[in-house]
Amino acid sequence: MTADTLATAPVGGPSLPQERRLVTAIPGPRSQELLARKAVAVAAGVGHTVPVATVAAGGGVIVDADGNSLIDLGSGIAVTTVGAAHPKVVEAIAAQAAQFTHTCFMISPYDSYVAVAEALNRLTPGDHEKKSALFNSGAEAVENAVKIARKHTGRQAVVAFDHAYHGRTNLTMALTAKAMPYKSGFGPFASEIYRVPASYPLRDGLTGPDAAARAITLIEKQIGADNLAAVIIEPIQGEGGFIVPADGFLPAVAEWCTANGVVFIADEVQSGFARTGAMFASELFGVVPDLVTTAKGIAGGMPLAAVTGRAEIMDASHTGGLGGTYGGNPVACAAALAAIDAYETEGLVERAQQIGDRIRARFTDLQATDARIAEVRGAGAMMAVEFADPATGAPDAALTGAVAKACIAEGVVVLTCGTFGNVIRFLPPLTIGDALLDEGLDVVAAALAAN
Ligand code: PLZ
Repeated sequence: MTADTLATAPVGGPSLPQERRLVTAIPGPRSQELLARKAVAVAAGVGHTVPVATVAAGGGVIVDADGNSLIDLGSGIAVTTVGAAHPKVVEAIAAQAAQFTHTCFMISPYDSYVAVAEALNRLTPGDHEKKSALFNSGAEAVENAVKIARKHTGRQAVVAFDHAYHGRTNLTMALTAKAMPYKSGFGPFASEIYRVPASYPLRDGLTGPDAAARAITLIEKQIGADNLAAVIIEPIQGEGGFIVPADGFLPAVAEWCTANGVVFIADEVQSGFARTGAMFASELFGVVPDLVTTAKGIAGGMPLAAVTGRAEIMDASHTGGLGGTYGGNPVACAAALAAIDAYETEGLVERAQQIGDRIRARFTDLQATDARIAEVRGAGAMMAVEFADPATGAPDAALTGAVAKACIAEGVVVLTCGTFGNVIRFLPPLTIGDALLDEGLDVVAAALAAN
């Protein structure tokens, strides 16, 4: 795509026409041109889900270089929760960029980093004294949460769960469960990482307390609490399939951690910031984590991440032990303050709940006549549908892939997930309107009927 294409592209944000509009096949000629250049210039390992050249986005749509307008039910993987060009975020970015783009917070500190830390300390679950540190990506936040927990406890082992996703760096690959595409051939992985079963009600049939007891027994017998620095878990597992644990699972695991001096880390990178109809998903389960990792929705699309938690744990590191050149970049922090303002003043937590109710109702209805829908689950605007063979319960990845592909061809961006690749997830921007959301769901329903 040339500068010309961008010059003639519409400005993004909520003023973009909120409509699904297909003027070419997907991909159209201009998108094909970009994808051909991508194939030559970009490493093959970097894939893409939607074959378009994006030129603008906002509200609930993504516009491509050919003039197609797609309904966005993915938010760039739960990032543009306030929209892809929220006016307050855009303004804050421009203003901060004109002041200064970087000093390195470790060299000469600035206000916005501290203000983001203050906001995180206030917003994350629990009213104990908290501190925060800022980083660039979800994986980097997870890495640092583990560093902090190890330093605080003087122990090394870390427990992660089946179906977990925590990132693609070396330590976080070790924490992530799924081999393909995340880990295969990329080892050796970091040591002292142990995996135990999670709670997956549809597939394990266990109550929350039973699933917790199963995990805790394994931890005690195979690792030993005295060796364990941290347990890390996504309150609702994201990439692994939007798996909502059975009631009582998370509180039992968290209580066991507290009783054994183990740091309980909630990875809220995907589930945080209003996404689930609560500011943080931990709240839905009545759990107060020792440390919380955040990223994605935190800064309206800018790269920013954080670890927030109990002051005495966060302060475990010697001065200078935590940091990085770009962590808490001022432009990203300005965007975060604007996004947080939007979450708090624009009713977005409630909006996530309404969106979730609409999606749940729609697929629960469909489930009555389509037995391939094994489960409709999620919370707020983090919803998913799991597909399986009605007779055997076997995961149906082929159907899932076909439906997602058909939706994209019809101008609706949906993402899949799941250890078995048999889950379609819905993560619309909270700025999407009901009519557009319903139209998107109509397209998914039609694609399901046709496959
Ligand atoms: N923890 C819970 O969901 C990122 C992965 C996309 P980064 N999930 C999207 C992909 O295929 O790479 C994620 C997450 C949870 C950590 C991360 C990692 O966040 O910002 O991608 O590093």
